[in-house]
Amino acid sequence: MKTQVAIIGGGPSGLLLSQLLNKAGVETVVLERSTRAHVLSRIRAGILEWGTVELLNEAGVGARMAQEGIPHDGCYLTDDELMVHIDFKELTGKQVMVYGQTEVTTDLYNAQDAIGTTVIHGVEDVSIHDLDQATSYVEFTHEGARKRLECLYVAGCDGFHGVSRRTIPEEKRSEFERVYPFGWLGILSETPPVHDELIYSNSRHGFALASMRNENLVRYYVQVPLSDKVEDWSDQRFWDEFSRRIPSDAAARLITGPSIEKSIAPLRSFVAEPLRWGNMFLVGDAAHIVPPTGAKGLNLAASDVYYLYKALIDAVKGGSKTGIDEYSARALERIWKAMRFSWQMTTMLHRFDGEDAFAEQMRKATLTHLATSETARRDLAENYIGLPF
Ligand code: RFL
Ligand code: PHB
Repeated sequence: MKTQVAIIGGGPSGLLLSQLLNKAGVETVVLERSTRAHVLSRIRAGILEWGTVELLNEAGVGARMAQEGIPHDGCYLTDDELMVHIDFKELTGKQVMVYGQTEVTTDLYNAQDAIGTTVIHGVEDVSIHDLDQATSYVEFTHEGARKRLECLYVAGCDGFHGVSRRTIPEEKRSEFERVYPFGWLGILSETPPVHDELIYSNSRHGFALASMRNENLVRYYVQVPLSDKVEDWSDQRFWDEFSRRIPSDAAARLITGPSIEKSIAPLRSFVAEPLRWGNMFLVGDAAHIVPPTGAKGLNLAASDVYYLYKALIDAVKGGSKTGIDEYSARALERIWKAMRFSWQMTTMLHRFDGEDAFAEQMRKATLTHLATSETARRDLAENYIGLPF
């Protein structure tokens, strides 16, 4: 088999890259380890920056999002005493879009079907070769047979546990990491949202987030110790804990119901550099992870794709290699800014076990500063709605 760009991983990064490249006449093959149903069953991100919305429109997959997505003008940050409204629209003129990652991925798979691209599911033992040659190749096992895919370029879109990043020799790779001492327990429930905007709540019982997918589907989270298991959390225990962590007027309106999904995600900040190794480029979670507090994971994957798809079109069609030469540095500049924002939001909104009184005062002062300074709110809003690509 031969293609122009071999894409490892059929999550949002790989599919969006494939969609944009094919629309421009660049051929791709996507190699995905799981089934399509499994990729679509992973409940993850919920908030799209407007730049991501525009990129999805450019990819020709924006129609359902325009119908079913919910634009949000702001969000709330609270602790037990203060409630701060961050009015994105007023502060930046921009909004974000509530539209789940599962919906984005569904739209991308449907669009890939419609233009007839090749997405191979159930691949195993992927290995990447000859990245320093004019033609590279990827080997993989599919339906019991070993296959070889020749290509000009490889896009490593295979997430944090993928093989692409580890193809770069360890001594040539720098990794930066912060692991947080807690996770988020999230549930999906077919109930109406407790508020029309998201509430990030730093209560004395720990962090909670009230998010949503639509007018009858909520995504709520509580901070939990890393040792907790999903089985430790009955629906009743979740609702009791969630309702004591959100502001009391919201708790009074809370409508509960059975959960239809429940999972725990650890929180981590991680960056690998460089993002290019010969003919291979790392994209999305393969290169970086952010804690979900800033809603940046999926959006960073989208900005990586934005930089890379234009660069690959130039390299494959026009012969100019400037874009691919600059990809790593350009993408990393934005990645580090999103790292900083996600880390800051996480530090401001969570209680850390064993933290001292000074740390607690710093958190309080940050929130008070936001409550009283429009400049501080604008800075937060600018980062939340997404820095320019
Ligand atoms: P993905 O979504 O992990 O997709 C990678 C794909 O590659 C496949 N794969 C392989 N395929 C072939 N060969 C191999 N060797 C392979 N190894 C892996 C996998 O099966 C998968 O289909 O990465 P991508 O495309 O870069 O997309 C990134 C986003 O998914 C991610 O940034 C966000 O979902 C992060 N994230 C969240 N972001 C937010 O903005 N808000 C959230 O609320 C939020 N919640 C989450 C999250 C990430 C989570 N993970 C990764 C544990 C919750 C969780 C649980
Ligand atoms: C979500 O809806 O899943 C969500 C929203 C905002 C975040 C994280 C997750 O910061």
